[in-house]
Amino acid sequence: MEKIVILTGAGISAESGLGTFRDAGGLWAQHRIEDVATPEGFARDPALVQAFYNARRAKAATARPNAAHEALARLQAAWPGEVVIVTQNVDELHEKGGAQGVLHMHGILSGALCATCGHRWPAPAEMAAGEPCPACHAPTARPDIVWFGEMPYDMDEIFEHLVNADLFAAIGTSGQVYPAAGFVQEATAAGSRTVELNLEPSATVSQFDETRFGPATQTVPEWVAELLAG
Ligand code: BV8
Repeated sequence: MEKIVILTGAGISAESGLGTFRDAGGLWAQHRIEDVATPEGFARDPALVQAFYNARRAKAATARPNAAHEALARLQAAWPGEVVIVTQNVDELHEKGGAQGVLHMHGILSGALCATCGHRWPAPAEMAAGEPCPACHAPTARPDIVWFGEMPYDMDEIFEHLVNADLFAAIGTSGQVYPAAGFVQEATAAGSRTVELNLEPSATVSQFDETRFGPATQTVPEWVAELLAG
């Protein structure tokens, strides 16, 4: 039966009240990427970076999944073939909406990582500059987030899914950040059909067989209903 691989971005969580990155007034408008989402930025001003992620962790902790997250969980549960969700998002609204086995290629806000020994543990609500690692006690705890210039997580597994996809969908992503923005090419090269669901054309819209425009809470449930209606 058909294998479906879905890539999601900040747009799927927009209607849950979590900011996107590049929309007007988005997260990056308030901060320079180099200052808050790079290892260099963290080394330069760890207090600023920890504060940036503390604020997002607090917002994500109380955010609720929306109809789009819930529709993808329904698809996973009802579809006869495999449905794999890969997300660039660091919130866990897919899981709160009932999805299973979500691959967080850019990490998660609820995770902490030691830059010295690689130990991972559940992040406290607030992390400070010089936060000690519970394992090696070095003052190098950081959010378990993939920053620019760092290798995203689960890439081997993700490429394995892409080469076996029969249908690839990108939902709520601007197609500006690699390697995620290149997934549509990998899927197409492997013979997959491709569809983009977005509020407006992404940077990679021309690479998709089909595009559906509108808010995710409308386009995703409609798309899922059509798929399940056969
Ligand atoms: C790597 C974690 C190599 C942080 C993030 C030049 C050319 C090409 C590539 C590069 C280049 N220079 C550098 C690079 C590589 C770089 C990159 O791609 N840069 C870009 C800016 C050019 N990539 C990297 O550095 C990656 N790593 O390449 O490693 C390597 C190789 C070997 C060994 C070591 C290393 C790492 C990238 C990961 C960075 N971390 N996030 C955090 O979250 O704080 S990326 C960040 O942007 C977010 O994670 C987010 O997921 C991601 C993409 O943004 P989107 O999700 O697409 O969100 P955006 O706001 O952009 O768009 C929202 C979309 O939703 C819009 O389309 C909008 O229309 C739509 N929307 C809005 N509302 C709705 C909606 N849709 C539907 N309904 C709605 N209601």
